[in-house]
Amino acid sequence: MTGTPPLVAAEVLAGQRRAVSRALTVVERGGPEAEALLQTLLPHTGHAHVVGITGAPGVGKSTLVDGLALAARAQGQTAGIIAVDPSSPFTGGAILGDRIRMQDATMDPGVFMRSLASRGQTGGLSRAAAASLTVLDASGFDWVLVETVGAGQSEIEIMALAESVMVVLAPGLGDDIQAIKAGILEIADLFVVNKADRPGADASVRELRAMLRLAADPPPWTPPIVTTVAAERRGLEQILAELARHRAFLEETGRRADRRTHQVETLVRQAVWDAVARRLAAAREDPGWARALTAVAAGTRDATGLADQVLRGAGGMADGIH
Ligand SMILES: Nc1nc2c(ncn2[C@@H]2O[C@H](COP(=O)(O)OP(=O)(O)O)[C@@H](O)[C@H]2O)c(=O)[nH]1
Ligand SMILES: [Mg+2]
Repeated sequence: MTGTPPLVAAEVLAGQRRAVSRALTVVERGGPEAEALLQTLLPHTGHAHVVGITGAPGVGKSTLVDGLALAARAQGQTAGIIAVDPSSPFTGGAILGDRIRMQDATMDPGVFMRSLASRGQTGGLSRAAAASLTVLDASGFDWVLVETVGAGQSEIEIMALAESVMVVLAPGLGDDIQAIKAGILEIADLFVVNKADRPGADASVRELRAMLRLAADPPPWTPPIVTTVAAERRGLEQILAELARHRAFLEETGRRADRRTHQVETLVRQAVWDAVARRLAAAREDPGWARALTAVAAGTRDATGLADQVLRGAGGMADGIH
């Protein structure tokens, strides 16, 4: 069992590792305890630079995230990592990525790593991600790095929670440039062409440049393109520098506050869904529920009225039905 929310919250705010870990378990589960904890933590967020990292499987995201965490550490900063992998309930990332983590990152109290897996409910993953990055931010990490696989709806939602979105490509994974046309181009703040030790990296950069030039209006922020060899930890400082430049841009243009509002909205939206789900579950337990449904079927009650009654949570579902 976890402690009471205020106790956990105090320890989380102090950055205590075990408390952070417990808090993540609480918020991933959702429900009233999670909401109370998040409420306590939320005013203490806003310090971390939250970076979303996305791209096709195998491009080197996990290797990059590990390297970025270590590069941040070398600069005296701390990093929390959330790996979102719907396909894998136990680990995020490839074996090598996890091995690097085991050897380097997790031995260091300045780096914290957590995997999130889908629990199959709609929005569950983005809610858990929003809550998890709130915990890591509140606990004082300088960077929060969120790695997601692919570009499904929940991945796009999760990326919308990040201040800076990094889209990773690698030469030779031919569908990349095509794949990023589907919604990803718009959300990218930074492109990384990884595996620059392989042939074709220059061509990928050229294709990206051409694509960015095609954008109808010149955007206020043109995503820079950084080439890296994550496996050799080359180019990682440049990524950190570009991310810092992007944060300064967000700060100066007021966009940072907008993103924070969006993040809070995601938490509120999910609290609403949770509350609705609880009311519906309670209504279905009501002894009059079956009779209320029969009345709707017979046309003596309308469905909208019954729905309103469910949302009010007043019970007595069959009251007034004869
Ligand atoms: N040649 C080369 N291989 C790399 C590089 N970065 C990562 N890899 C390898 O690519 C594979 C997939 O890496 P991973 O980080 O798990 O990719 P992810 O699926 O995007 O998270 C692993 O075998 C890595 O060792 C790189 O810069 N060059
Ligand atoms: Mg990975």
